[in-house]
Amino acid sequence: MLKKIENLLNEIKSFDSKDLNKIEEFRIKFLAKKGIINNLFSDFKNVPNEQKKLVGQKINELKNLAIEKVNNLKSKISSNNKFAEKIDLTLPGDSIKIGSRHPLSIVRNQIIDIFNRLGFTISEGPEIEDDYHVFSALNFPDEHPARDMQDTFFIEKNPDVLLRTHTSSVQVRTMENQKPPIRTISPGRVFRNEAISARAHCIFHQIEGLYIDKNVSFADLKQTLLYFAKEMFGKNTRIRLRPSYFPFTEPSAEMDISCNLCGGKGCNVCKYTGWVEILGCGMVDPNVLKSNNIDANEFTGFAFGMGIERITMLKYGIKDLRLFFENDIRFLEQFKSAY
Ligand code: 2U9
Repeated sequence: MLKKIENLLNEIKSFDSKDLNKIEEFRIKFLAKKGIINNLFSDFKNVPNEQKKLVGQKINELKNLAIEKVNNLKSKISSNNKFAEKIDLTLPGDSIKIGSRHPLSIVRNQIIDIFNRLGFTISEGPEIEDDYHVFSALNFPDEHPARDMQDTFFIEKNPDVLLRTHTSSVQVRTMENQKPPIRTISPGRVFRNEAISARAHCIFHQIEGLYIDKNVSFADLKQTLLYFAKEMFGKNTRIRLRPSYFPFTEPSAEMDISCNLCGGKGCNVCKYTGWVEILGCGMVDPNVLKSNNIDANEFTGFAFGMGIERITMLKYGIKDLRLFFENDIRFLEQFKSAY
């Protein structure tokens, strides 16, 4: 009997498992009502009297060792699962915040969509540019103030490495790679050395358009922009063109739309004029065509440019341009769109 108990003691000592089912099997084998230890106690009556004391001590030792083993193995598992025990699986889950498209992206996509329907393709180009593509190829005279450090960001004081101030540079690159007819729009970020305020920012977004072909006229420009204004701001929108000046277009104009907030009656958005300015435009200056190796006697073209921030502010009645750059979810989630 003592030999049997000694073997069982060794078996208990060497038992190890991380599996709760295996530990329960072990407990049943040794400690259940009909388990090994209770059976030993039942056989105890047959042990000769002179051995009873020692055998009794050994069976008790066996029993305590088995209980201790089961408890130790179980507590090891539960300390590994500390977090699992603390999680209340009946609690509702954390809701995942769903983002929404930025209002500038919504309006950019809508503008792209409108001009796509008129057959304009999209062209993109670098934000870091050289003097030629931003100024010289666009008929900016050498002394033009836009070339000044005050207005343009130059990189590493090198006058030939600068951040584009308009996306016209992309269209210069299009003209380098493509022969007319060209009908393209270029959306993108532009950079101007300006103080940040409710109405201006040093980074903003533009879409510029360029159409070069035989017999392109100012009437084509006006009709294209009327279509755009009606699609963007509603069927009843009217437009008017006022003479203006840009180095790259001649003649040039600024375009107003009838105020979409007061319907033209007069309000503080249109400063009681009934009109709000939305873009600049004109016929591509023959000098620009020539710089880009396009025969100005054979081809004519129109061009236009608009700030996406300005269009978005007018469309949604947003008063402060800085809201576009703060990424405050309470502002952004108000704009839901198919675009
Ligand atoms: C080429 C030739 C001419 C693009 C044009 C404007 C008029 C214009 C401003 C509106 C507000 C920029 O964002 S803004 O500050 N743009 O007024 N842009 S015509 O003319 C071009 C473009 C490319 C080759």
